[in-house]
Order: sequence, then structure tokens, then C-alpha cells
Amino acid sequence: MAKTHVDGLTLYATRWCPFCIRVFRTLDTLGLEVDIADPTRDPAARDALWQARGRGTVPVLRIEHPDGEVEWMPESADIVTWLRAHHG
Ligand SMILES: N[C@@H](CCC(=O)N[C@@H](CS)C(=O)NCC(=O)O)C(=O)O
Repeated sequence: MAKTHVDGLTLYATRWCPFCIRVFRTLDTLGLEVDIADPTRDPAARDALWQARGRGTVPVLRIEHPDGEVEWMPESADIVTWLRAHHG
């Protein structure tokens, strides 16, 4: 099934983190594709995450709203709920 790329969303995540995998599964189920930033592989992603959150915990969904406001959403359960509500 072709996936729909959602502009304005970047998921800060690693491939092995169980909480991140929960979010990856939701993206698969919903047929969505978002930009991925892995702070363990990409120093710029690591710096951006730390600057925004003051910690490196993943997953975090960076949401750029249409009005330009940027929101950093931590917690896999909250990210899953938000994805289902807005893109389900
Ligand atoms: N309650 C959080 C837990 C996230 C979490 O513990 N992530 C781990 C990786 S699986 C992590 O980033 N640990 C390193 C850290 O907190 O700096 C969630 O559900 O998203």
C-alpha cells in the first residue's frame, strides 16, 4: 500500500527503542510516512532535540502547525493518540 507523506511532522526516534517502535507501528497501520530524525545517528537531530526538550528521550514528535507554531510532543502514547485523531 502506498503511504501518505505528512508534511510538517518529524519523528525523533531510534529504530530499536520499544516506545519508538510503538509509534512506527501506528504510522504503518495508518499508512503514513513522516520525516524521521535519529538523534543517535544525526548530531544535528540530537542538538535540536536537546535544545527543544533539555533531554534526549525519544520518541518525540515535532509538529509544525500551519500557522508556523512548532510543538514538541513527547510520550509514545500521546503521539499515537494524536496521530490517530489527526491522521486516522
Ligand atoms: N514514557 C516514554 C518513555 C520513552 C523512553 O523511555 N525512551 C527511551 C528509549 S526506549 C529513551 O529515550 N531513553 C533515554 C533517555 O531517556 O535519555 C514514552 O512512552 O515515550
